[in-house]
Amino acid sequence: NYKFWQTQPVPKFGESSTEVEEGPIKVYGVEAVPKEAPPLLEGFEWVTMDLTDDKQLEELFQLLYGHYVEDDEAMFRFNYSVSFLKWALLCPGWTPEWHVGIRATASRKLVAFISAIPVSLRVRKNILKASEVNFMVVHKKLRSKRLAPVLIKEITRRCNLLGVFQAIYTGGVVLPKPVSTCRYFHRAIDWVKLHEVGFSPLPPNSKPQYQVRKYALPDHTFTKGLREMESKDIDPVLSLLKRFLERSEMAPMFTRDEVEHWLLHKQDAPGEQVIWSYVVEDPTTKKITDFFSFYVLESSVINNEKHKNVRAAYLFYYATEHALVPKPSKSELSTRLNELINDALILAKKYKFDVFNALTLMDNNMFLESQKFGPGDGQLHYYLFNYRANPIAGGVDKKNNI
Ligand code: YNC
Ligand code: MG
Repeated sequence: NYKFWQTQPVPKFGESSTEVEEGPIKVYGVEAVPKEAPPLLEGFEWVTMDLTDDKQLEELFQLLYGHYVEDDEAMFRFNYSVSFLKWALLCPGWTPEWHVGIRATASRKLVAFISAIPVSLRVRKNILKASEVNFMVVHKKLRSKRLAPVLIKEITRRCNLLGVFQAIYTGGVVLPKPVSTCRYFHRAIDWVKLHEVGFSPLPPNSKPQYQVRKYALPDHTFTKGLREMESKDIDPVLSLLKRFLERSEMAPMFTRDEVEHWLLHKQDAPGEQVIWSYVVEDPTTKKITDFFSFYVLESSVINNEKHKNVRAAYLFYYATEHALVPKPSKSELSTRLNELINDALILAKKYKFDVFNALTLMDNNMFLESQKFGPGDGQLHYYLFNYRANPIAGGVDKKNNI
């Protein structure tokens, strides 16, 4: 019955089956926003985290490590690394005010957190000055005490104070009301390990060695001109990505700084690389014709003798000129995307990933099946806060915008 969410400026289930006029649900100014944080339960207090301080970053890491998102069977828990958190939360335009914690007053222990980062988000023709809310977590011992609504109201207040009245967020839970829903697809790289941790069942009538053969990958990539992205590629990649994302109904509007940050983030220490980005440079024209990227996110395996972690690659942004020619042919685009993603899988194997994950968004339906991705149980719902929008296709039924 959504006691909290029904009080919030979000669309309700069942309303507007016909097309709506898109725009903010509630319009108000900064002067209407409370200057003080709401009171907390006795014994707890609000804190603004300084994530440039390694000690506080480590506290956030530990809170997420023990208490963040698990699958329904509690077999795996996301294990965001310290370098990942720096990448995700100290991005262009970040502000400490949007790294909000709750501490126990006596022990100083960090028991809850929520964050936002700024994003310029295009929804069809409109560009929203929005925030992206993520990493909401409440310590397991403080669950079901209605702390989540308090965190959400406080991050809303702090966004409002900085003139931001819209937000985007995602989650596995169903809330009023998704603007889009995607499914996770998984492509085994180390099938034996995925089987041993309970992630990949042995299909009936199959044998382990058949599965291993099915998912085998070559040692070297195929695409001519494929190489790691470098600083000199930022401008051409920005141009390519902007044009490619114009084909989507909803997408971020990237700046040059953001492309540099999100695609070329330097690792803090050896072995702490977060993002892998590759470009294709045409051998004759020297033009950048394609790029793809994936990031690492490990999951802790909760109860397993042999394995402690699953190392997953997540497909991030990509783009190709093959989608941008005057009359793109679906089969040419599909062939190109399959070449690129096959190379991404080969690289993921080289860098010792166990599995490669992707969602049913962008043009992913053109390669998921052919690259041997299989559907997972997980859905990812996309939500807009204080913005009414018509549904955006994102599932397996997505029409390719071509
Ligand atoms: C969730 N994931 O429905 P109702 S994703 C939003 N997103 O409210 P309590 C959620 N709301 O139904 P608990 C939610 N999960 O009564 C639950 N809720 O209206 C709603 N898990 O609160 C829920 N991280 O405190 C219900 O629940 C109310 O103690 C119940 O705490 C929830 O980061 C949670 O999955 C998720 O740490 C913190 O279970 C806790 O269970 C936990 O009694 C593991 O809360 C970690 C986890 C969520 C990951 C994420 C995106 C968050 C988006 C939040 C919404 C932002 C709106 C935009 C604000 C800015 C606006 C501007 C401008
Ligand atoms: Mg609670």
